[in-house]
Amino acid sequence: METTFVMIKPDGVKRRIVGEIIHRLEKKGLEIVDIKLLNLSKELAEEHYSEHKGKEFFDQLIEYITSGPVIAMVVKGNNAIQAVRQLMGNTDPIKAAPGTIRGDYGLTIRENLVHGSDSLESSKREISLFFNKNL
Ligand code: RTP
Ligand code: MG
Repeated sequence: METTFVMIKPDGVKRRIVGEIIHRLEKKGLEIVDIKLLNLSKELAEEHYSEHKGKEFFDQLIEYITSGPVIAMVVKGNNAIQAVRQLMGNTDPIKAAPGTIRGDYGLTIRENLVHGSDSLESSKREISLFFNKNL
């Protein structure tokens, strides 16, 4: 069993598609083992996306991700990291296949609805950052 960190971004919450996104995770067979709604502080947002510090889209990314509440989740299942990334689709919703969350609900690369850890290392880092627990 693998554990990953998933976040429904502010556009997903504002547009009332939290249920739809969670439904897709559950239909895939993944289990939600922890969940909370929170507003990211600038500090937490910058830490979460520290790999992108210095890139031209960084400031706008931080502004967007702190623009409203998000849903943070710990999600568990066989190959959970890859499974979630597959359900999310390409970072750019225009390139994401129909049937994926971003492909079905997004139009712009910044407002792409959902985040999922991209490796075992980042899943551990993100879960400890958001839930203060080490897995
Ligand atoms: P995430 O970290 O949010 O799960 O997304 P990702 O792995 O698919 O993509 P990543 O490269 O890590 O980018 C992080 C987030 O930054 C925003 N972004 N904007 N060119 C741009 O304006 C641009 N590129 C990326 C997106 O919100 C992306 O999800
Ligand atoms: Mg990423």
